[in-house]
Amino acid sequence: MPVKDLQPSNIRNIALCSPHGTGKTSLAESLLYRAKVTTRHGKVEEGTTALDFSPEEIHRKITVSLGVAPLEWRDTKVNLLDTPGYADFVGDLVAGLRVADAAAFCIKASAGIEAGSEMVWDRVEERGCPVICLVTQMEKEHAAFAKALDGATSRLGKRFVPLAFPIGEGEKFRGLVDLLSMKGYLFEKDGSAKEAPLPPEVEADAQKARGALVDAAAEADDALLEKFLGGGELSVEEVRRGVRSGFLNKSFVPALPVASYPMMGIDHVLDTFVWLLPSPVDCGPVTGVKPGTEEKVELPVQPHGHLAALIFKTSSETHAGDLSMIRVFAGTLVPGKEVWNASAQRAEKIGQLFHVSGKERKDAPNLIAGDVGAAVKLRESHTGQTLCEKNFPILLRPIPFPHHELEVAIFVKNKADEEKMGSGLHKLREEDPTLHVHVDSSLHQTLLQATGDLQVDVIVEKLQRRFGVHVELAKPRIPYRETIRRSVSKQGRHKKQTGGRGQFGDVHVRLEPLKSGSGFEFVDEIVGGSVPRNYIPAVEKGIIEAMHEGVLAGYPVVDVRAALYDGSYHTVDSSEMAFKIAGSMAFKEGAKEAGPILLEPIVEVEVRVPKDFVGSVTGDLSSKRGKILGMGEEGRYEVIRAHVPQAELYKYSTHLRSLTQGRASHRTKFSHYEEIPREFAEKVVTQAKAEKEAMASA
Ligand SMILES: Nc1nc2c(ncn2[C@@H]2O[C@H](COP(=O)(O)OP(=O)(O)OP(=O)(O)O)[C@@H](O)[C@H]2O)c(=O)[nH]1
Ligand SMILES: [Mg+2]
Repeated sequence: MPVKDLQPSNIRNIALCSPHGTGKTSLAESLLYRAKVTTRHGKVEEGTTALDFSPEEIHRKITVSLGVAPLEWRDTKVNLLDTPGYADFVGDLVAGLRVADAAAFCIKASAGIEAGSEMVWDRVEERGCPVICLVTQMEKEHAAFAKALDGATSRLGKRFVPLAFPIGEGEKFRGLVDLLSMKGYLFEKDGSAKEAPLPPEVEADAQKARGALVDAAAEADDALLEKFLGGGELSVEEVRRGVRSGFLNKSFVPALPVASYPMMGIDHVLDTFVWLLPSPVDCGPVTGVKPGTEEKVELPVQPHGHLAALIFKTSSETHAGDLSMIRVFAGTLVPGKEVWNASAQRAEKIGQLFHVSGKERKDAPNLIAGDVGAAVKLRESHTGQTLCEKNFPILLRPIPFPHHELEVAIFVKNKADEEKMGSGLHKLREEDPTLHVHVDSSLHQTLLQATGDLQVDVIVEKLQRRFGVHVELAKPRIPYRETIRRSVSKQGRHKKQTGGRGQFGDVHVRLEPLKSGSGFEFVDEIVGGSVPRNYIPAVEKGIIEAMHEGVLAGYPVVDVRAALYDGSYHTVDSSEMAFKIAGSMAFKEGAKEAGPILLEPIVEVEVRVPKDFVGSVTGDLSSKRGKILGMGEEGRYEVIRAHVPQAELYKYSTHLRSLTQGRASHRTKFSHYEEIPREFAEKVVTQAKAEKEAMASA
């Protein structure tokens, strides 16, 4: 039953966030089933959940793409945003958090804080919204509620405080104590719970947990603190008020136990969402800037005001075809109306609107302030852009998509599919803004920049399933360069006499090494017209062309000065072409004698790593021929900067994850070129020769 007369104040937008396998999708499934959005209780294991529906998700049993599903509970519309837990899909975690008003951070009861938890937590903290903690899979062996929360408190540096205390753990999990009212509840099969006396064995623990909750509540509210310190007893409503302020101020993280599969603690989660989470109105006015300026613009969160909406996802996976998923922050989005895309500075007509639930969609008459829904894919607008009114422009904060960490070369198995791959990648990039495609013409490769291996796997699979293109991956070629170490003078003489008009060009060129990064310099030192003026540019051109393919391994030559200091010509047979060839010959012959060397690109790497892993990361960087440049502290992290040869960094993100239990991240940028050590240079030369021969025989 849809909430009658939906207002922003009865909407809750919550992003479920945690590392892979904690049970977010399973929890969403149980909440949807309990709220009667679905009629069957699906399982991730069986590929039957409402939110993991794409083939890539079903066979991997993981969430790949942010899923949205609304439910209604006690006259409140709760929009669940189920984010992926794998770091490879962090773009969708960030997008989900951007449009949520609160986060549910899940911790597996048997494992506590796991590999990957801190990365997710950092994103949640960056977003800065209030966080509730759900301790999941409480019915499983080794579940330990209090231990999981203590671990979270010490590892994440934030106080995790129970709102309810479990009655039994593991296979004995059967109920909970609501710490506000100190009433006990035993679970029923359908997700509800019945009031029951507190079992004596939990009484002491529950009392202690209540003490911590009351402390936290009192600290969050001055009036309550005064009463509490004065020895007064706080009422249930007062504690609730204090808990809510502490939660909204982010002074602590309230926590609940739950088990999704057996439907235990489900009503408690839903009830808590309704009373505890902020409505869009509670989040205060919507803020943005006037496009092109830094001038702040504010809009009230109400349906009858100016429009401000953010496109947070583009999806083609639903039954519904291509959709632009939108969060409306202010005003109302109405089908058939023209809106203004303030990010792209162009008008956009809104077509049909929908409420989306997993892969299903239902027509929506409109989308009001605070709500989340979708429009038929907008033609001119993309993920991260703001929709508003032309006469009241506002630019909302964009989605802070992360930098890519991985680069692979991608190519088609069948040459005829080249164009299909291009358009398929274009579409997938529209759906996943963390993906970048870059055609490197000098390396003759299409490079895919992404967040991780798993994401690339999924892309390869989607290209095949949706666009019928078989692709293969390869290591990106390294853009080696060549240069010279010694000065050398060389003559280039081109003479051909084949009857009729001949060809004649003769030059003397001095090649000199230049400082790294200088590129190429041509100097005209001709005096007395030994080479006529009009042929000199042709000599330069010939040298530049010859420099495209160095004499060692065919890589471009850099950091060379070529001085043309002498030559001779023939009044009839000389031509631009003949001088160009002579210039090129002088370079090729000269370079061989000028101590040619191979250069490799050196990259500046910045690794953000928890302090415990600093030693293993720096050791590993050194083993990759890296030089540590420096280190600096950033909260719980250490940031290590190093220069490392690009050739050593293929799939570094994957390696770094295994080295640090998924707790580090890195970014790279080109720094400079350096000479390759001899033993590596030989390999590069041999490989280049083999590639050349293979190409010639192909
Ligand atoms: N016994 C038990 N197992 C559960 C429960 N919830 C989830 N699981 C199991 O945990 C696995 C992971 O659950 P998901 O719901 O896919 O976890 P997730 O957090 O959505 O994972 P990602 O989408 O990859 O981030 C599933 O295969 C389930 O078998 C639960 O309440 N009880
Ligand atoms: Mg999931």
